[in-house]
Amino acid sequence: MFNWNYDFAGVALCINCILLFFYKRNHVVPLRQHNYFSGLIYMELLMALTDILSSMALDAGGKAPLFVKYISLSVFFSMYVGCLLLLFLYTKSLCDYHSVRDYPLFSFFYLPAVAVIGLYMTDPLTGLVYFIDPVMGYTAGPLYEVFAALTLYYSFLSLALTAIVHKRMTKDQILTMHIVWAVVIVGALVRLFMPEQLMVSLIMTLCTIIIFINLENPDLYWNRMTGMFNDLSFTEVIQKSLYANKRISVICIGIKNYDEFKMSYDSVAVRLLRKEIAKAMNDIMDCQSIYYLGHGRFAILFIGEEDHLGEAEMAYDRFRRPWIFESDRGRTISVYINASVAYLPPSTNIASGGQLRDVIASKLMDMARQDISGLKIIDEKAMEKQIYISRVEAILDKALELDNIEVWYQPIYDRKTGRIIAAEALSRLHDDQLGYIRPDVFIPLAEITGSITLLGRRVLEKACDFIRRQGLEEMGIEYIEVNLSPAQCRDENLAVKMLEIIEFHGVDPGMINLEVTESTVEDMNQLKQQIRILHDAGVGFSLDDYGVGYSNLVKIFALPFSLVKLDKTVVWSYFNNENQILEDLLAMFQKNGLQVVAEGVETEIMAEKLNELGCDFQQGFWYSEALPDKDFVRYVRDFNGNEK
Ligand code: G
Ligand code: G
Ligand code: MN
Repeated sequence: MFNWNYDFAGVALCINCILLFFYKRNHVVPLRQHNYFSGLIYMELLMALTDILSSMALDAGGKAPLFVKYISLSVFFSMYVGCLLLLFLYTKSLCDYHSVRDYPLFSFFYLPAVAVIGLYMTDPLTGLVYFIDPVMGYTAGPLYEVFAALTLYYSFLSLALTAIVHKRMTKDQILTMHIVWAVVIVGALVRLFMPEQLMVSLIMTLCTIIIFINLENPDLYWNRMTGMFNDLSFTEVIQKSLYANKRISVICIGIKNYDEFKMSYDSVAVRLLRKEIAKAMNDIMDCQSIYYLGHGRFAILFIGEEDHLGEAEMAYDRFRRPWIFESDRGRTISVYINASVAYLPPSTNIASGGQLRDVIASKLMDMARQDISGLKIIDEKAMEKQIYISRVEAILDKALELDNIEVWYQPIYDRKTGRIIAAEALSRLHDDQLGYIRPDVFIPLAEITGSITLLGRRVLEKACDFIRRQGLEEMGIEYIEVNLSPAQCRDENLAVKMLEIIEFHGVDPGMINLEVTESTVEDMNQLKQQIRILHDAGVGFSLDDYGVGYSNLVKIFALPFSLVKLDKTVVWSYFNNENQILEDLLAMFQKNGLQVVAEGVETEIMAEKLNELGCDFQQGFWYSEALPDKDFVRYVRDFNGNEK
């Protein structure tokens, strides 16, 4: 006779009730793993219940009917087997079993579980696993250890599975499942040697808790702030659908003036607006899952063949009307939201969830930049563009690692002397397959990914090396212009680092002119200090691309710029007779002690006219494109030797 201990099973019962209550209240993304997980909780609940029930019946001896003992014991053991199977299915759903369908090892994984459950269910007739002896009570049969064998089988299967498809799992997932299966084995051993403790349902519950904390925690998928699923769940759902060869369509919404909106309203209003938008989308379509991808971007995901263009149109339509909601202070707020809506028709041509998220972000960003507030279809071209960008990103990373970025030099002509007296350093990225990749492609990318810091460093190093190696000063080159991107200026130690490089190469700081754009000037406070340190050390500053941004002239004149580079569009619009701004800009800057470079000088007529207007310097294809070191040196020698 056993002396049953009900404590552990009782605790397991309570914990599973709590888990069930809270897990079921949560919003769950449509991933199969969640179904397995909630199945697991139900089974553990039943397991704890039947464990207690059967032991009580056994305790009651002759007072409890025999069938109650048999049924509760058989159900208990079957639930244990069910838990093993669900845990295996859960592991499998994490690593997407589809790709290992071909392995015979995993083809018949249901069979052992089904067979053993059959064994338990028929046990009252066969007595193979256990039987209830009129004298001895609960007694082990010849196949009593079968549950332990089954435990070993499924833990081995899971281990093998994670080893084979570990690439599709995160480190967290692998670690969690390894721990879980180790705990399961311990549980089987405890049941084998101390059955009277009724511990196995609690030990199985520990597994659920471990999984809950690490993998099923709703906060991993659901953002309490936005009341929507987050981008992690977005990429994961897509990833799983792709593995299952399902088609995906997405409606994406981007609030165009989101940053401004955030600045003009308090955070409560922003939150309410997001909620309001999600609610409206829910009214328009039956979308179980709205994902908030951050920065005012929403995605509504559909899995299946059906087209949802109609809904996309309705979604866009909704943005023509104002959004009216009540603020926390009871005030009624009414705002118009400028939205870009993009729609991806049912597609399987997606490489990964992450890629689709990037496509959506860049499409919405492009639409915002080009001020398109209509509905756009995300077509093959957008996908290809993203693939190209991902490729460039990889090439850029590699080039930075191997220090393979090339720097070319575009000559700058001086009116006073009629010579080439400076050059702009422009980076070039070369790839064996793609050829030369343009900086307008990889510079913005480097800015987003953060590699611009290293890139800027490398360009400065190369330029300094060139100045020194070629003796540019002796050749009559007075300075080299080096572009400084806004992202670089956020580095507090920028000035120190740059001066280190200049010094290391033994270059006179006066030989370096840093070009910053107007958008950089906007981040004034950060920048001012850096500029001061560099300027004190002798480094010059030029304002780049003037005329295409939103300048605050007071701010500009407060900085120690010695040069202004008029953007080529300003220069071209003058020569296309669209306006006379060029003349006025020249006068204004020169009057305030700044010299002016005209960019985009492409013809002799332009060159002569600019000289006539008194423009200090010129840069453009009329003189030369950017050239590799040696070609640049030859060009300068030729040009300065015999006037053009
Ligand atoms: O001439 P080109 O197509 O190379 O230049 C395109 C743009 O890329 C220009 O606006 C130029 O300012 C930018 N650019 C080129 N090289 C660099 C660089 O090394 N750093 C930064 N920040 N911008 C660069
Ligand atoms: O840093 P900034 O944006 O000013 O870089 C100069 C850019 O202008 C580079 O992309 C360079 O290739 C380009 N560029 C320089 N001269 C000319 C020109 O005469 N015509 C055109 N179309 N582009 C030019
Ligand atoms: Mn420039």
